[in-house]
Amino acid sequence: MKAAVAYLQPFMEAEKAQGVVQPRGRVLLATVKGDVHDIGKNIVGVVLGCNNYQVIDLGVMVPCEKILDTAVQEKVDIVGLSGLITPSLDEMVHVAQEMERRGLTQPLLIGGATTNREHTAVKIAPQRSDLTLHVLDASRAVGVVSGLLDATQREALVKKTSAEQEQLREIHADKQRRPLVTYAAANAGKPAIVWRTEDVPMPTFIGRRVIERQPLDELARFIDWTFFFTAWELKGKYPQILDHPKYGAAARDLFGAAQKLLARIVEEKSLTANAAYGFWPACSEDNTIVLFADESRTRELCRFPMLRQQAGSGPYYCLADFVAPASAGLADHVGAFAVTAGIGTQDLVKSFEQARDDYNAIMVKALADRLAEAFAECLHQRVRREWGYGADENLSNQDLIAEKYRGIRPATGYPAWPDHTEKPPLFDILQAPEVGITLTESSAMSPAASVCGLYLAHPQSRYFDVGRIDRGQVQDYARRRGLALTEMERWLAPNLGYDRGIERV
Ligand code: B12
Repeated sequence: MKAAVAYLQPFMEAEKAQGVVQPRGRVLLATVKGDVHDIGKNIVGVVLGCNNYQVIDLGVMVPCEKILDTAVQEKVDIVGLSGLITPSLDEMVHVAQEMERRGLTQPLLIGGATTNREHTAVKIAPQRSDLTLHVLDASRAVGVVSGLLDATQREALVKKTSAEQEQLREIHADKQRRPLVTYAAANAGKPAIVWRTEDVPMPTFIGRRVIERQPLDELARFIDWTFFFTAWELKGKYPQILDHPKYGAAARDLFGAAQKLLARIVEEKSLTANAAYGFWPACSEDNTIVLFADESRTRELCRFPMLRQQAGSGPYYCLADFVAPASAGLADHVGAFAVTAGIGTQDLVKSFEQARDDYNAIMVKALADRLAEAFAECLHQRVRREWGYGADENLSNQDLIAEKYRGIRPATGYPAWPDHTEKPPLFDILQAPEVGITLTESSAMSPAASVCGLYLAHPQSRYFDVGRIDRGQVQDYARRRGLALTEMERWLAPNLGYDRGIERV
């Protein structure tokens, strides 16, 4: 579609010059400061462009000032923000505050994987007198934008949205009132872990190792294709989606195009996949995982404070539960990793963009993301072997996707480990920048197609959602992290089971 539009462009320009065709409106799109993801935003941009909206796309990591200056200079009708990780939510609040301060009255659209209707209603919309609206996906973007640019429809949309947002704020307030157990009670109600020598294996090496230029064809067989289709809004499990009565034909087309581009990337080695990983002696100290430099366990390397669940009836899980306390008398270890498959993405994307081939430009990123996740899976398998307990494992890719193996690899930012501020210490021990992975001010990883986390081996280790926590725990956590309470509350905002008051201005 975009290629067809590109072909028609000169004719459309000529018609525009004669006043025959005008764009239906101007929409500014940007991924906020500190965030690097743009697949979703780019899909929205293409969809709007194909519907004759003029899209001014400022790219990723865009500071608030640039967004608002451009909105003024270009006289845009709508401002759209995107973000993938939770720190971006706070930045969106800031943009909303600044729009109000500078008197920008355009509707503000909020999108991206980390955003939702509730957060938009509770935290972002109240910052402005004008409309702020969450848009779930690209398929809804045209309807919303066209509605907003039509005076009568707009009035109805504003009314409907404010009523909905009021309701969402009430639902949120109700949720916040739901009782949590005290932090002390949660600590007392932790799961019972049985500490046996045979469950605490010895890794084959201690310290950090790197993998450079991991062959991409080896990674390709670890790909979980289901999420590839999700990225393109084809929702369904792979491989069944290929035979879906409604989406099957589109899914097969898409899959064919992906295979073709993947084969080219593998053949031309146009993306590079690197990793840093390692094993370290470790123990748990209450809710903190402590890593040591060597087996003498005399020099501490770093600490990863963890959060404990406080909602529900227990047991109340914390990742530190799965690492042996010193009192167990066992020499436990943890693994850590950072992988990327995104080195080279930008050049490849640029070459497609220059050819006005947005489809393949987005496809490159979607494939790089798949390869990054596949690398995390592949490296985890290798780690289980190097740790000994996975030596006899014989699992298919479907079994790996279903996590039918022992142990977990919690990633920073995922529900069991929601604190993104844990990435800098993780990157220090892994020296991740040496393999080409760096962090932004919001702790997003660059290149975008990167994953990092810990490996925990205990057979009882499992994923869970930390969920809502109380101020008592946040205070204790801030102390353990060495950060001020307000700073900690900002990073942990989605987990706060209480209102922290006015956000930054
Ligand atoms: C696939 C995936 C990845 C992929 C790629 C992500 C990507 N490029 O989008 C990889 C494996 C690289 C990845 C990595 C990470 N991820 Co991830 N990931 C996901 C997952 C499973 C799907 C996201 C996705 O691709 N969706 C498809 C795309 C197309 O959708 P989208 O971006 O949301 O865009 C659509 C809409 O949101 C909307 N939209 C988007 N922008 C805009 C803008 C406007 C104006 C409008 C109108 C609409 C709009 O339209 C788009 C098209 O329909 C989500 C969970 C989930 N189910 O959402 C977690 C998730 C996004 N990841 C998460 C996290 C934490 C991470 C990591 C930090 C983990 C880690 N420690 O390694 C890293 C961060 C990477 C980095 N560079 O910093 C969290 C983020 C929340 C948080 N706690 O911060 C999530 C929500 C999982 C979770 N439940 O905790 N991830």
